[in-house]
Amino acid sequence: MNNEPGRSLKLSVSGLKGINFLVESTEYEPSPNAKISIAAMYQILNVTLAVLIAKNYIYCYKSCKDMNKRWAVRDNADEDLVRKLSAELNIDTVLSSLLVNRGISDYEGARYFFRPDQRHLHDPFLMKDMEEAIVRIETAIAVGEKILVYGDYDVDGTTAVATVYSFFSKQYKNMEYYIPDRYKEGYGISTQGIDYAAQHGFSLIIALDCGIKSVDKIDYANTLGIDFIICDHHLPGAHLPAAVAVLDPKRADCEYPYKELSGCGIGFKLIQAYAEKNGIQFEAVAQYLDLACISISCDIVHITGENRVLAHFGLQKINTGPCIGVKTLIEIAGKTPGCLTISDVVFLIGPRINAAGRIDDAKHAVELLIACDENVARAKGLMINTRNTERKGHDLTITDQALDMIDSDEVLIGKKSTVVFNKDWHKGVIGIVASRLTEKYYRPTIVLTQSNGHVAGSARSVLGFDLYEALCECKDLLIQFGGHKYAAGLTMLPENVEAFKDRFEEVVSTTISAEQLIQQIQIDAELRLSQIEPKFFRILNQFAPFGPENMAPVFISKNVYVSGNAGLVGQAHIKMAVMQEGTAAFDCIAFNHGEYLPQLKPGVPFDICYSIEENIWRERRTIQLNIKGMRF
Ligand SMILES: [Mn+2]
Repeated sequence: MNNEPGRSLKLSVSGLKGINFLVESTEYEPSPNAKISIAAMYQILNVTLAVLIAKNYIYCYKSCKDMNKRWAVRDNADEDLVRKLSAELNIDTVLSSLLVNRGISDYEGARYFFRPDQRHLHDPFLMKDMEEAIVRIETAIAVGEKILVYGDYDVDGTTAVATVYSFFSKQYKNMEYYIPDRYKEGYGISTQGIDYAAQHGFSLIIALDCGIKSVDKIDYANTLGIDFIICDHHLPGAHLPAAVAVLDPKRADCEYPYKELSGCGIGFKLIQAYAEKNGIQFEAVAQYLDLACISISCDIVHITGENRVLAHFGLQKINTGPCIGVKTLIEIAGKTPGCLTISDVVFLIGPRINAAGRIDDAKHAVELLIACDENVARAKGLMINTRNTERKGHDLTITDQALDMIDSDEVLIGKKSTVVFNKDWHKGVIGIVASRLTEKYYRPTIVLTQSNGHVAGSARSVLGFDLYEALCECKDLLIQFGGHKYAAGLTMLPENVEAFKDRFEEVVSTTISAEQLIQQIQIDAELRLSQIEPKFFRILNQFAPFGPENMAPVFISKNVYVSGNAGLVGQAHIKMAVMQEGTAAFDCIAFNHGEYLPQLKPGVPFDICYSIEENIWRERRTIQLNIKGMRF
């Protein structure tokens, strides 16, 4: 677990102001992980403007007409604390307020935040049952038992299986992996999977990213003499399954210091523990950090604490030496490793891995991720890419059809919820379509299709509205439902669809607040444009990697003016420069704000909210404001 030599910290001696790395250079030299190429942004944003809301990726499909978003400025952080931290670190008070709002209030906390270190990874044996899990695996290997690595079909599950399977199969050959079929077997531990294990002589199953609620299935496996080690990060139910080991930091009796690991993250801790106990170098574990980072980015877990350390080094691995499978996927997506960010991982890698399970079989994703041969990886990668293209086709067609359905129905348009049904829609993409519809008509949304004689649906919510609670109110009309506040799945009988539409609308319209129906832009702080200096930008970049609970900061600047001419890029985006009185002009891009163009006149003041990015265009690097909203 040695820190790389070049990254060692220069700690300032007590009495010195600030952290050396923050003050030693005022040169404009942004960190490599924070580069955002405008070409990349265009590729993504021309079609879809993606915004992250709670646990969902919700897309702005085509041009987002409704720009009436609520600007929510965060409450001021404790002023004394902000000033104290600003002095201690010798940084702008706006930056120290961002830190305070992230729960960082002293020098040590700032050092931990700005300088992720592999030594910050927690001892895996702090996790309840880790000892039992490792002993069981050691026994299995010692006596030559067959081990089955079992995982979910999404990005988190497949990266977890790839990590654990690859690591152990390097020391032990009597292993296989198993991914349940999304449609035939569904989520979690399946009877079919256990039967497969029994028929093929497996006596130990390591389950990843699922299993915490599979009490009955584990009982069944026990009757067949099959032991389970469960590595899950979902909330446990009232009873834990009777497995040999249940690794899940969300267990009430687990004292592991960080609770937000991904499913793959738990798998990573498992191999870290095994390596530690068996004298295997940490490098053999660290080579899977790229997969851990992909799972963290795509499973939308918090990018705080240990996850941020894993994501930081994982991103470094992705950019400097990813595994063959990941490298192949990046190339197929038309990129080269080097300056990819978390959002690149989310938009380029995630959908491709997911497409395997949505359209075909998630095993192909695992085969790609564990590939040791470039040709095998290339073939698998191209195949998965084709599945992703098919997925996109379904996704766009169904979204178009659903939008038509809503737009042509005056009653439906006026409702507080969206429920649409078409028996021919592909079940693998209805969740994505629900997210897109939620963005267009910002309200709780359910997309339904026919499946195995039943009607199956995928539901998405808006910030603050508890979808799961709303479905509880409809449960007499449902066969099954499950999920959480922001996303859920459900099945019902075809004859109940109409009654369900009415009931769901009734529940939503009587419980949702007017505020919840307006999309909000969370603003971190007010900024004078003159504060955006190279040093400010350089430190701001070190807040990355960004993700839930550590989003890229959004600022508000009031009374800015257009400098020169504002122009349209593509059909809906504005490119311009803005200035405040007495400041230099800053380049801006405003995706999907084309309708504001007529109002952008010299001498007319307006307010903007934006994030600050680096624009690289023909080798030239400039600071660019990415405008999220304008107010006149
Ligand atoms: Mn997961």
